[in-house]
Amino acid sequence: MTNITGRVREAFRGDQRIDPDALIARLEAVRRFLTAADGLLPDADLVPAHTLVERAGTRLALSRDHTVVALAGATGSGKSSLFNALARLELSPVGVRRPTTGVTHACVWGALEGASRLLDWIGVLPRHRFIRESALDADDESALHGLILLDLPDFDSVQRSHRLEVDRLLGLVDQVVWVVDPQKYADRVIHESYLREFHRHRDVTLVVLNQADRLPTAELPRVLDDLRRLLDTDGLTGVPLLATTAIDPAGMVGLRTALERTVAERQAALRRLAGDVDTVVAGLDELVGSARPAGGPDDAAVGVLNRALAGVAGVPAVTAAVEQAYRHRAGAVTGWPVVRGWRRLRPDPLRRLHLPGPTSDRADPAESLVAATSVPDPTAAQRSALGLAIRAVADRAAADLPAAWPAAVTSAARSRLGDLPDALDRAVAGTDLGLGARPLWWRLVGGVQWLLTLAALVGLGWLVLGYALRALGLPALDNPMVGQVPLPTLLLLGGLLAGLLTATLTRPVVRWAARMARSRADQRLTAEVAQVGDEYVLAPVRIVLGSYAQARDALRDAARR
Ligand SMILES: Nc1nc2c(ncn2[C@@H]2O[C@H](COP(=O)(O)OP(=O)(O)OP(=O)(O)O)[C@@H](O)[C@H]2O)c(=O)[nH]1
Ligand SMILES: [Mg+2]
Repeated sequence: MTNITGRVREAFRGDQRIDPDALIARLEAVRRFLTAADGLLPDADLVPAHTLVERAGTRLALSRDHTVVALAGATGSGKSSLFNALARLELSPVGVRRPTTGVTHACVWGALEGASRLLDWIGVLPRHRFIRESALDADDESALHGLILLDLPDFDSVQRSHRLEVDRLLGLVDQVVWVVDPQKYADRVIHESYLREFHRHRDVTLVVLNQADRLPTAELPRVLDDLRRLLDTDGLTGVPLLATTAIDPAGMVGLRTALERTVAERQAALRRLAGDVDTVVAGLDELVGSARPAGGPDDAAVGVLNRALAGVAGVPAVTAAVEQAYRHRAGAVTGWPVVRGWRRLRPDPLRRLHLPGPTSDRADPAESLVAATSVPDPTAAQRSALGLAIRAVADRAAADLPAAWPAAVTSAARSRLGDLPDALDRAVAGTDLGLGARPLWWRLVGGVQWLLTLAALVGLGWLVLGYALRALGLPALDNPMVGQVPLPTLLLLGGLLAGLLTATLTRPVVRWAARMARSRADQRLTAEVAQVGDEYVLAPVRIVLGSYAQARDALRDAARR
């Protein structure tokens, strides 16, 4: 899987200006990502993005005219000394006992008013805030107006609270000046735990080698070279590296100039947040990857799902009953009237399943909402086939998605499993099985049967009347002859035989038509059941796939510098 944010990782931005609107658009894209991914991906994976959106929104809303710069470093490196030297006042105690600074001190260049809310948010106590503005040196200091300088506790402290405070503040400030000294500049903690972590923030990173006066002049370039090499290894190629001497104003010129430039540009806050977006996007990259979102569950898997749903819904039992019911009902209309009555004694096969009987064309929809059919319960095998089919739909739909998503797709596919049996039952109960109106040909054949029966009855009546008259010695009836056979006998026997013959000839046609009725019912039921599958299984899957597509697009937008 290629890395969609690779472009950002590789680029070295140097002094690139950040357009506030573009940054806001990127943050908005991260917010969109969160909206799409919330509830679908593990919460823990989304924490950095949530934090970023919240922090960035607050930082940008508070003040864009101030630049918050933190002095960070190991104990004794001279952070407080640099802080005081820049402020030209003894604001933060410098001590012999290590560590000295336990709480963050702040110095504001310019009016405190605008900066107060920023410092409230950053969490510097009012008693540790100082203002660097006096009428006397206003001109000297005006280049730093808008600077909020923080003197942090040491990050390698024996005091755990110091380290927590430093970690918290490093997440909030706009720019970090890392202060190292000739003795400890190569310490692993500094590089591995801090500087390396800041490689995406190198355009708001500045490194100073303080206490330069403690090195022999000839030694300084060698130490700086060595430090530069270490910074390159940390991924901080190109960051400004300066030598400072806190106890000598001449040794502060470089740092002061660098800070003046930072303050004048008003870019640090934006660059820091842009670096934060890069970090968050890179962290989320694996959750989205470059996989194209699938269009939807694939047809083959859906076919298997629909068959499994049909099995669970009892479609085969219903269609078999439809075939039997067709024969039953057709027989009742077209059969030989002499034995037809027997059929009526047998119950209608569809009625047994509590499905629409011979009189109602279709179950009343209102009734079907509550009516439960008596279709046999699914077997364990049918249930497990459905479980497997749902899993397969989810697996196929999520096949190309990065590792975090298949679980979300599977749980979406199964999310309405509990509602499925009732929904399937309602769908079966509400399906028009196509056995409503009696076909015309049944009625025609039925009419013929009745005519033939009538003829037989007329013949019978005639014969019975003839015998009766003879028995009573009354004048006999005229028996017209048809060929050699008397008409009444012909009517009786012919009617009976023709009725039997019609019933016999009709039977295979009924059987064929019953099979047709079965396959028609099968199609209708399968379509209804597929509709349920679409609503209860596929729709939730499509929603997750849609969310994935949105999350992926949003992250691409967020990655675009
Ligand atoms: N010679 C020399 N000494 C310095 C310089 N900067 C600081 N010092 C001394 O180094 C010691 C430590 O300085 P601090 O400013 O307290 O160091 P820190 O980084 O604030 O230390 P913590 O508050 O414990 O984290 C003090 O004795 C300073 O006087 C410098 O540039 N040159
Ligand atoms: Mg200190």
